[in-house]
Amino acid sequence: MKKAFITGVTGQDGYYLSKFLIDKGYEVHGTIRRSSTFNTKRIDELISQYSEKKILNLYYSDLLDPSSLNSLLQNIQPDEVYNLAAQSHVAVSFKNPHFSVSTSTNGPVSLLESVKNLGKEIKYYQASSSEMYGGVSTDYLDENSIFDPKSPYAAGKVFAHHMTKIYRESYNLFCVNGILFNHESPERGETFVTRKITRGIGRIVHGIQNNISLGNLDAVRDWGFAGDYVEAMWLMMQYKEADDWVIATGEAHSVKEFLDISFNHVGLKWEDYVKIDEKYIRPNEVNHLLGNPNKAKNLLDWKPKVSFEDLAVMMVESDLKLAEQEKVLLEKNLISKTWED
Ligand code: NAP
Ligand code: F7E
Repeated sequence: MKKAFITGVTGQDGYYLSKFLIDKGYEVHGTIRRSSTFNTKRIDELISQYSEKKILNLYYSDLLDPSSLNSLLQNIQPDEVYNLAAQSHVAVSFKNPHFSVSTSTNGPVSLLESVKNLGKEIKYYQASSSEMYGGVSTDYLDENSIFDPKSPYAAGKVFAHHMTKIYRESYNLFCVNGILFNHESPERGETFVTRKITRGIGRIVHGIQNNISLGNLDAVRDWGFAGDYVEAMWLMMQYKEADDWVIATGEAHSVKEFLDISFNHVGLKWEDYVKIDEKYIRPNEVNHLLGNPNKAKNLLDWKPKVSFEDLAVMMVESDLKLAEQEKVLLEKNLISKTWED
Protein backbone atom coordinates (compact mmCIF):
# COMPACT_ATOMS: atom_id res chain seq x y z
CA MET A 1 0.00 0.00 0.00
CA LYS A 2 1.44 3.39 -1.03
CA LYS A 3 1.75 6.04 1.67
CA ALA A 4 1.04 9.73 1.11
CA PHE A 5 1.96 12.50 3.56
CA ILE A 6 -0.21 15.64 3.25
CA THR A 7 0.31 18.97 4.98
CA GLY A 8 -2.81 21.15 5.04
CA VAL A 9 -5.06 18.08 5.14
CA THR A 10 -7.84 20.09 6.84
CA GLY A 11 -8.07 22.58 3.95
CA GLN A 12 -10.19 22.45 0.80
CA ASP A 13 -7.58 20.65 -1.30
CA GLY A 14 -6.48 18.50 1.64
CA TYR A 15 -10.01 17.14 1.86
CA TYR A 16 -10.35 16.40 -1.87
CA LEU A 17 -6.84 14.97 -2.18
CA SER A 18 -7.23 12.68 0.85
CA LYS A 19 -10.50 11.34 -0.50
CA PHE A 20 -8.97 10.85 -3.97
CA LEU A 21 -5.89 9.04 -2.63
CA ILE A 22 -7.88 6.82 -0.26
CA ASP A 23 -10.07 5.81 -3.21
CA LYS A 24 -6.86 4.97 -5.12
CA GLY A 25 -5.82 2.62 -2.28
CA TYR A 26 -3.31 4.88 -0.50
CA GLU A 27 -2.67 5.09 3.23
CA VAL A 28 -2.92 8.81 4.02
CA HIS A 29 -0.96 10.60 6.74
CA GLY A 30 -1.87 14.23 7.36
CA THR A 31 -0.78 17.03 9.64
CA ILE A 32 -3.26 19.14 11.57
CA ARG A 33 -2.62 22.24 13.66
CA ARG A 34 -3.43 22.30 17.32
CA SER A 35 -6.24 24.77 17.77
CA SER A 36 -8.41 25.73 20.76
CA THR A 37 -11.44 24.70 18.73
CA PHE A 38 -11.86 21.72 16.41
CA ASN A 39 -10.56 22.41 12.90
CA THR A 40 -11.19 19.09 11.15
CA LYS A 41 -14.74 19.81 9.95
CA ARG A 42 -14.00 19.15 6.26
CA ILE A 43 -12.45 15.74 6.94
CA ASP A 44 -14.62 14.57 9.86
CA GLU A 45 -16.49 12.13 7.64
CA LEU A 46 -13.21 10.68 6.35
CA ILE A 47 -11.92 10.42 9.94
CA SER A 48 -14.96 8.46 11.06
CA GLN A 49 -14.72 6.14 8.04
CA TYR A 50 -10.97 5.58 7.84
CA SER A 51 -9.05 6.46 10.99
CA GLU A 52 -9.75 3.26 12.95
CA LYS A 53 -8.55 1.19 9.99
CA LYS A 54 -5.40 3.38 9.97
CA ILE A 55 -6.08 4.38 6.36
CA LEU A 56 -6.26 8.01 7.46
CA ASN A 57 -3.74 9.00 10.15
CA LEU A 58 -3.48 12.48 11.63
CA TYR A 59 -0.67 14.14 13.58
CA TYR A 60 -0.24 17.52 15.23
CA SER A 61 2.38 19.58 13.45
CA ASP A 62 2.96 22.96 11.85
CA LEU A 63 4.99 24.05 8.83
CA LEU A 64 6.88 26.32 11.22
CA ASP A 65 8.04 23.32 13.28
CA PRO A 66 10.80 21.60 11.26
CA SER A 67 11.63 19.01 13.90
CA SER A 68 8.10 17.64 14.01
CA LEU A 69 7.92 17.50 10.19
CA ASN A 70 11.27 15.73 10.06
CA SER A 71 10.45 13.11 12.66
CA LEU A 72 7.07 12.44 11.06
CA LEU A 73 8.69 11.83 7.69
CA GLN A 74 11.34 9.62 9.31
CA ASN A 75 8.69 7.51 11.04
CA ILE A 76 6.16 7.31 8.23
CA GLN A 77 8.60 6.92 5.29
CA PRO A 78 5.97 8.06 2.76
CA ASP A 79 6.17 7.47 -0.99
CA GLU A 80 4.68 10.86 -1.81
CA VAL A 81 4.67 14.17 0.10
CA TYR A 82 2.05 16.79 -0.83
CA ASN A 83 2.79 20.19 0.69
CA LEU A 84 -0.61 21.90 0.61
CA ALA A 85 -0.36 23.89 3.84
CA ALA A 86 -0.27 27.68 3.62
CA GLN A 87 -1.93 30.82 4.88
CA SER A 88 -3.66 30.84 1.51
CA HIS A 89 -5.71 34.07 1.62
CA VAL A 90 -4.04 36.75 -0.49
CA ALA A 91 -5.72 39.75 1.20
CA VAL A 92 -4.89 38.35 4.66
CA SER A 93 -1.23 38.00 3.66
CA PHE A 94 -1.00 41.82 3.55
CA LYS A 95 -2.23 41.90 7.18
CA ASN A 96 0.04 39.15 8.53
CA PRO A 97 3.01 39.05 6.15
CA HIS A 98 5.45 37.42 8.59
CA PHE A 99 3.26 34.44 9.28
CA SER A 100 2.13 34.04 5.67
CA VAL A 101 5.61 34.26 4.21
CA SER A 102 7.29 32.13 6.92
CA THR A 103 4.78 29.35 6.40
CA SER A 104 5.18 29.40 2.62
CA THR A 105 8.98 29.57 2.65
CA ASN A 106 10.37 27.88 5.78
CA GLY A 107 7.81 25.08 5.54
CA PRO A 108 8.84 23.88 2.06
CA VAL A 109 12.55 24.18 2.90
CA SER A 110 12.08 22.01 6.01
CA LEU A 111 10.18 19.42 4.01
CA LEU A 112 12.64 19.44 1.12
CA GLU A 113 15.57 19.03 3.53
CA SER A 114 13.87 16.09 5.23
CA VAL A 115 13.06 14.49 1.89
CA LYS A 116 16.68 14.93 0.79
CA ASN A 117 18.08 13.50 4.03
CA LEU A 118 15.78 10.49 4.10
CA GLY A 119 17.77 9.07 1.21
CA LYS A 120 14.80 7.22 -0.20
CA GLU A 121 12.92 7.92 -3.42
CA ILE A 122 10.29 10.19 -1.91
CA LYS A 123 8.34 12.33 -4.35
CA TYR A 124 7.53 15.91 -3.31
CA TYR A 125 4.64 18.11 -4.51
CA GLN A 126 4.70 21.88 -3.95
CA ALA A 127 1.42 23.83 -4.12
CA SER A 128 2.52 26.68 -6.38
CA SER A 129 0.01 29.27 -7.49
CA SER A 130 -1.11 31.39 -10.45
CA GLU A 131 -0.82 34.36 -8.06
CA MET A 132 2.94 34.17 -8.77
CA TYR A 133 2.30 35.70 -12.22
CA GLY A 134 0.85 38.92 -10.81
CA GLY A 135 -2.01 39.34 -13.25
CA VAL A 136 -0.72 42.22 -15.35
CA SER A 137 -0.95 40.45 -18.71
CA THR A 138 -4.24 39.26 -20.22
CA ASP A 139 -2.37 36.61 -22.26
CA TYR A 140 -2.51 32.89 -21.59
CA LEU A 141 0.03 32.03 -18.89
CA ASP A 142 2.04 28.83 -19.02
CA GLU A 143 5.03 27.15 -17.37
CA ASN A 144 7.45 29.61 -19.06
CA SER A 145 5.63 32.85 -18.23
CA ILE A 146 7.39 35.36 -16.00
CA PHE A 147 6.56 35.67 -12.30
CA ASP A 148 5.73 39.15 -10.98
CA PRO A 149 4.26 38.61 -7.49
CA LYS A 150 1.95 41.29 -6.13
CA SER A 151 1.42 40.16 -2.52
CA PRO A 152 3.36 38.67 0.40
CA TYR A 153 1.44 35.46 -0.34
CA ALA A 154 2.61 35.37 -3.94
CA ALA A 155 6.21 36.31 -3.10
CA GLY A 156 6.41 33.42 -0.62
CA LYS A 157 5.05 31.04 -3.25
CA VAL A 158 7.64 32.20 -5.82
CA PHE A 159 10.42 31.45 -3.31
CA ALA A 160 9.06 27.96 -2.60
CA HIS A 161 8.61 27.33 -6.32
CA HIS A 162 12.26 28.11 -6.99
CA MET A 163 13.45 26.05 -4.00
CA THR A 164 11.48 23.05 -5.25
CA LYS A 165 13.18 23.38 -8.63
CA ILE A 166 16.58 23.85 -6.99
CA TYR A 167 16.19 20.61 -4.99
CA ARG A 168 15.07 18.81 -8.16
CA GLU A 169 18.08 19.99 -10.16
CA SER A 170 20.75 19.91 -7.45
CA TYR A 171 19.99 16.57 -5.81
CA ASN A 172 18.11 14.79 -8.59
CA LEU A 173 15.02 14.55 -6.37
CA PHE A 174 11.48 14.07 -7.72
CA CYS A 175 10.21 17.54 -6.79
CA VAL A 176 7.14 18.81 -8.62
CA ASN A 177 5.57 22.28 -8.81
CA GLY A 178 1.84 22.36 -9.54
CA ILE A 179 1.02 25.92 -10.66
CA LEU A 180 -2.67 25.77 -9.98
CA PHE A 181 -5.07 28.51 -11.00
CA ASN A 182 -8.04 29.29 -8.74
CA HIS A 183 -10.08 26.23 -7.88
CA GLU A 184 -13.26 26.23 -5.88
CA SER A 185 -15.90 23.86 -4.47
CA PRO A 186 -18.57 23.64 -1.79
CA GLU A 187 -15.59 23.11 0.58
CA ARG A 188 -13.92 26.39 -0.39
CA GLY A 189 -13.05 28.69 2.52
CA GLU A 190 -15.93 31.07 3.13
CA THR A 191 -13.94 34.29 2.68
CA PHE A 192 -12.79 33.56 -0.89
CA VAL A 193 -14.92 35.46 -3.36
CA THR A 194 -16.84 32.58 -4.99
CA ARG A 195 -17.83 30.95 -1.72
CA LYS A 196 -18.59 34.30 -0.09
CA ILE A 197 -21.05 34.90 -2.92
CA THR A 198 -22.71 31.47 -2.84
CA ARG A 199 -22.86 31.46 0.98
CA GLY A 200 -24.53 34.88 0.80
CA ILE A 201 -27.02 33.72 -1.86
CA GLY A 202 -28.07 30.73 0.25
CA ARG A 203 -28.73 33.00 3.23
CA ILE A 204 -30.47 35.69 1.16
CA VAL A 205 -32.85 33.09 -0.32
CA HIS A 206 -33.66 31.81 3.18
CA GLY A 207 -34.18 35.32 4.52
CA ILE A 208 -31.29 35.36 6.99
CA GLN A 209 -29.00 37.85 5.15
CA ASN A 210 -29.82 41.03 3.23
CA ASN A 211 -26.66 41.99 1.30
CA ILE A 212 -23.22 40.78 0.25
CA SER A 213 -20.33 43.27 0.55
CA LEU A 214 -17.57 42.80 -2.00
CA GLY A 215 -14.51 44.57 -3.44
CA ASN A 216 -13.30 44.56 -7.06
CA LEU A 217 -16.01 42.99 -9.24
CA ASP A 218 -13.95 43.42 -12.43
CA ALA A 219 -11.19 41.03 -11.33
CA VAL A 220 -10.84 38.15 -13.79
CA ARG A 221 -9.82 34.62 -12.87
CA ASP A 222 -9.53 31.18 -14.46
CA TRP A 223 -11.77 29.24 -12.06
CA GLY A 224 -11.94 25.43 -11.96
CA PHE A 225 -13.26 22.71 -9.64
CA ALA A 226 -10.99 21.54 -6.79
CA GLY A 227 -11.97 17.88 -7.30
CA ASP A 228 -10.56 18.00 -10.84
CA TYR A 229 -7.38 19.76 -9.71
CA VAL A 230 -6.34 17.22 -7.05
CA GLU A 231 -6.44 14.55 -9.75
CA ALA A 232 -3.91 16.66 -11.66
CA MET A 233 -1.66 16.81 -8.56
CA TRP A 234 -1.60 13.02 -8.41
CA LEU A 235 -1.02 12.65 -12.18
CA MET A 236 2.02 14.97 -11.94
CA MET A 237 3.46 12.73 -9.23
CA GLN A 238 3.00 9.62 -11.44
CA TYR A 239 4.63 11.16 -14.54
CA LYS A 240 7.98 9.71 -15.63
CA GLU A 241 9.88 12.81 -14.49
CA ALA A 242 9.43 15.71 -12.08
CA ASP A 243 8.48 19.01 -13.70
CA ASP A 244 6.46 22.24 -13.38
CA TRP A 245 2.82 22.05 -14.53
CA VAL A 246 0.11 24.66 -15.09
CA ILE A 247 -3.36 23.47 -14.14
CA ALA A 248 -6.20 25.68 -15.36
CA THR A 249 -9.36 25.58 -17.45
CA GLY A 250 -8.17 28.01 -20.15
CA GLU A 251 -11.26 30.20 -19.61
CA ALA A 252 -11.31 33.66 -18.05
CA HIS A 253 -14.34 35.02 -16.17
CA SER A 254 -14.95 38.09 -14.04
CA VAL A 255 -16.38 38.22 -10.53
CA LYS A 256 -19.42 39.87 -12.18
CA GLU A 257 -19.93 36.80 -14.39
CA PHE A 258 -19.80 34.55 -11.33
CA LEU A 259 -22.42 36.80 -9.72
CA ASP A 260 -24.60 36.65 -12.85
CA ILE A 261 -24.68 32.85 -13.01
CA SER A 262 -25.09 32.30 -9.27
CA PHE A 263 -27.86 34.85 -8.75
CA ASN A 264 -29.67 33.82 -11.98
CA HIS A 265 -29.77 30.28 -10.66
CA VAL A 266 -32.04 31.38 -7.79
CA GLY A 267 -34.01 33.86 -9.92
CA LEU A 268 -32.51 37.02 -8.37
CA LYS A 269 -30.50 39.97 -9.73
CA TRP A 270 -27.16 40.50 -7.99
CA GLU A 271 -27.39 44.28 -8.50
CA ASP A 272 -30.18 44.30 -5.89
CA TYR A 273 -28.01 42.66 -3.19
CA VAL A 274 -24.33 43.42 -3.77
CA LYS A 275 -22.67 46.42 -2.09
CA ILE A 276 -19.13 47.58 -2.67
CA ASP A 277 -17.08 47.96 0.50
CA GLU A 278 -13.67 49.62 0.21
CA LYS A 279 -12.25 47.30 2.86
CA TYR A 280 -12.27 44.46 0.34
CA ILE A 281 -10.14 46.37 -2.18
CA ARG A 282 -6.56 45.05 -1.95
CA PRO A 283 -3.42 47.22 -1.58
CA ASN A 284 -2.15 45.70 -4.84
CA GLU A 285 -4.70 43.90 -7.00
CA VAL A 286 -4.11 41.00 -9.37
CA ASN A 287 -6.47 41.98 -12.18
CA HIS A 288 -6.41 39.14 -14.68
CA LEU A 289 -5.28 35.51 -14.60
CA LEU A 290 -5.81 33.05 -17.43
CA GLY A 291 -3.94 29.74 -17.69
CA ASN A 292 -2.84 27.55 -20.58
CA PRO A 293 -3.11 23.94 -19.39
CA ASN A 294 -1.99 22.37 -22.69
CA LYS A 295 1.15 20.75 -21.29
CA ALA A 296 -0.89 18.89 -18.65
CA LYS A 297 -3.57 18.05 -21.21
CA ASN A 298 -1.05 16.59 -23.66
CA LEU A 299 1.39 14.84 -21.32
CA LEU A 300 -0.75 13.93 -18.31
CA ASP A 301 -3.96 13.34 -20.27
CA TRP A 302 -5.67 15.62 -17.74
CA LYS A 303 -8.61 17.87 -18.44
CA PRO A 304 -11.08 19.77 -16.27
CA LYS A 305 -14.47 18.05 -16.13
CA VAL A 306 -16.61 20.67 -14.35
CA SER A 307 -17.48 23.85 -16.29
CA PHE A 308 -17.54 27.35 -14.80
CA GLU A 309 -21.36 27.39 -14.92
CA ASP A 310 -21.71 23.95 -13.29
CA LEU A 311 -19.21 24.91 -10.59
CA ALA A 312 -21.21 28.01 -9.64
CA VAL A 313 -24.47 26.04 -9.59
CA MET A 314 -22.89 23.22 -7.54
CA MET A 315 -21.76 25.75 -4.93
CA VAL A 316 -25.08 27.61 -4.83
CA GLU A 317 -27.04 24.36 -4.42
CA SER A 318 -24.81 23.22 -1.57
CA ASP A 319 -25.04 26.59 0.21
CA LEU A 320 -28.83 26.72 -0.17
CA LYS A 321 -28.98 23.52 1.90
CA LEU A 322 -26.58 24.88 4.52
CA ALA A 323 -28.60 28.09 4.88
CA GLU A 324 -31.84 26.15 5.25
CA GLN A 325 -30.31 24.30 8.21
CA GLU A 326 -28.94 27.55 9.65
CA LYS A 327 -32.37 29.15 9.49
CA VAL A 328 -33.86 26.36 11.60
CA LEU A 329 -31.02 26.59 14.14
CA LEU A 330 -31.38 30.39 14.32
CA GLU A 331 -35.13 30.12 14.95
CA LYS A 332 -34.44 27.71 17.82
CA ASN A 333 -31.74 30.04 19.20
CA LEU A 334 -29.19 27.25 18.81
CA ILE A 335 -26.75 29.44 16.85
CA SER A 336 -26.13 33.19 16.65
CA LYS A 337 -25.81 35.20 13.48
CA THR A 338 -22.09 35.66 12.83
CA TRP A 339 -22.36 36.79 9.20
CA GLU A 340 -23.10 40.06 7.43
CA ASP A 341 -26.68 41.31 7.63
P1 NAP B 1 -6.95 26.27 2.45
O1 NAP B 1 -8.32 25.71 2.32
O2 NAP B 1 -6.78 27.63 2.97
O3 NAP B 1 -6.12 25.23 3.37
C1 NAP B 1 -4.85 25.58 3.86
C2 NAP B 1 -4.39 24.48 4.80
O4 NAP B 1 -3.10 24.86 5.34
C3 NAP B 1 -5.29 24.24 6.03
O5 NAP B 1 -5.30 22.87 6.31
C4 NAP B 1 -4.56 25.01 7.13
O6 NAP B 1 -4.85 24.52 8.43
C5 NAP B 1 -3.12 24.71 6.76
N1 NAP B 1 -2.14 25.62 7.35
C6 NAP B 1 -2.10 26.98 7.35
N2 NAP B 1 -1.01 27.44 7.97
C7 NAP B 1 -0.32 26.36 8.38
C8 NAP B 1 0.89 26.16 9.09
N3 NAP B 1 1.65 27.19 9.49
N4 NAP B 1 1.29 24.90 9.35
C9 NAP B 1 0.55 23.85 8.95
N5 NAP B 1 -0.61 23.96 8.30
C10 NAP B 1 -1.04 25.19 8.01
O7 NAP B 1 -6.19 26.21 1.05
P2 NAP B 1 -6.52 25.34 -0.27
O8 NAP B 1 -7.45 26.10 -1.12
O9 NAP B 1 -6.85 23.95 0.13
O10 NAP B 1 -5.11 25.38 -1.01
C11 NAP B 1 -4.14 24.37 -0.79
C12 NAP B 1 -2.76 24.90 -1.19
O11 NAP B 1 -2.77 25.25 -2.57
C13 NAP B 1 -2.31 26.15 -0.45
O12 NAP B 1 -0.92 26.07 -0.30
C14 NAP B 1 -2.67 27.28 -1.39
O13 NAP B 1 -1.82 28.39 -1.16
C15 NAP B 1 -2.41 26.63 -2.73
N6 NAP B 1 -3.21 27.10 -3.85
C16 NAP B 1 -4.55 27.16 -3.77
C17 NAP B 1 -5.30 27.55 -4.87
C18 NAP B 1 -6.80 27.60 -4.83
O14 NAP B 1 -7.38 28.23 -5.73
N7 NAP B 1 -7.45 26.95 -3.89
C19 NAP B 1 -4.64 27.84 -6.07
C20 NAP B 1 -3.25 27.75 -6.12
C21 NAP B 1 -2.53 27.36 -5.01
P3 NAP B 1 -6.16 25.01 9.26
O15 NAP B 1 -7.31 24.25 8.68
O16 NAP B 1 -5.82 24.65 10.65
O17 NAP B 1 -6.28 26.49 9.02
O1 F7E C 1 -10.17 36.63 -4.86
C1 F7E C 1 -11.75 39.78 -5.83
C2 F7E C 1 -10.33 39.85 -5.29
O2 F7E C 1 -9.76 35.77 -2.56
C3 F7E C 1 -10.42 36.57 -6.24
C4 F7E C 1 -6.34 31.67 -3.30
O3 F7E C 1 -6.80 30.35 -3.28
O4 F7E C 1 -6.46 31.78 -5.69
C5 F7E C 1 -6.93 32.39 -4.51
O5 F7E C 1 -6.54 33.75 -4.46
C6 F7E C 1 -10.66 37.97 -6.78
C7 F7E C 1 -9.60 38.98 -6.32
O6 F7E C 1 -8.89 34.52 -4.59
C8 F7E C 1 -13.88 40.19 -2.93
O7 F7E C 1 -9.87 41.18 -5.21
C9 F7E C 1 -13.74 41.02 -4.94
O8 F7E C 1 -9.22 39.77 -7.43
O9 F7E C 1 -11.28 34.48 -4.13
P1 F7E C 1 -10.08 35.32 -3.94
P2 F7E C 1 -7.42 34.94 -5.05
O10 F7E C 1 -6.97 36.18 -4.41
O11 F7E C 1 -7.40 34.89 -6.54
C10 F7E C 1 -5.03 31.77 -5.87
C11 F7E C 1 -4.72 31.05 -7.15
C12 F7E C 1 -4.32 31.26 -4.68
O12 F7E C 1 -3.22 30.69 -4.79
C13 F7E C 1 -4.82 31.69 -3.34
O13 F7E C 1 -4.35 30.79 -2.33
O14 F7E C 1 -11.90 38.43 -6.27
N1 F7E C 1 -12.76 40.09 -4.81
N2 F7E C 1 -14.44 41.10 -3.79
C14 F7E C 1 -12.82 39.55 -3.58
N3 F7E C 1 -12.08 38.58 -2.99
C15 F7E C 1 -12.42 38.23 -1.71
N4 F7E C 1 -11.73 37.25 -1.10
N5 F7E C 1 -13.44 38.86 -1.03
C16 F7E C 1 -14.19 39.85 -1.60
O15 F7E C 1 -15.09 40.39 -0.97
